[in-house]
Amino acid sequence: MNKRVEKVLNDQVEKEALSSQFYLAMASWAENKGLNGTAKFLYTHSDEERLHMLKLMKFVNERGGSAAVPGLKKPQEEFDSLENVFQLLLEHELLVTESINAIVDVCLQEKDYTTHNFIQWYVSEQLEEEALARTILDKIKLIGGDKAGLYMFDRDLENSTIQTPPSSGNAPGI
Ligand code: OFO
Repeated sequence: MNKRVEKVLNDQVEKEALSSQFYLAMASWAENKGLNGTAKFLYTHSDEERLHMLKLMKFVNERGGSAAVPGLKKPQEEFDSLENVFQLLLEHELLVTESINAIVDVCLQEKDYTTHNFIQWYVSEQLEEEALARTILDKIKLIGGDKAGLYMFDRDLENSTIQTPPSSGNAPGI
């Protein structure tokens, strides 16, 4: 496997693992605040990020590279509010999108069309995740300080009325 491509994919392995840890911390925070629907949503999202990490690792190894297991720093565990949680989640997803786009660039520069094809799944995934995070954030802003609205929002997340789009988490190939 092209060494430059291998390096950016392994860097992405670390970013997906960090995403998983970050959303796990958010899930735990929400659970401790009694926001069980939000916690369920975030635990699932954390699991999905781990699947994204595994999918990358398997691809690197299958292509003759060597997937590196990242050492991770402790994620932020305290949040100011539910809005703060989803604002940070959206900002984090935007950074991940930039990183995926940078991988696309490297694939084209190195003429690695197989990895370019593989990484397209992540390009679509990021589109969906960004859209979902924006939808949720808009709803939270709309609710403002309304306790009944917050209760219904949390219940909707619990019942998955606000859903991660269908392709998320499928991570084909695992
Ligand atoms: Fe891995 O999809 Fe979000 O970060």
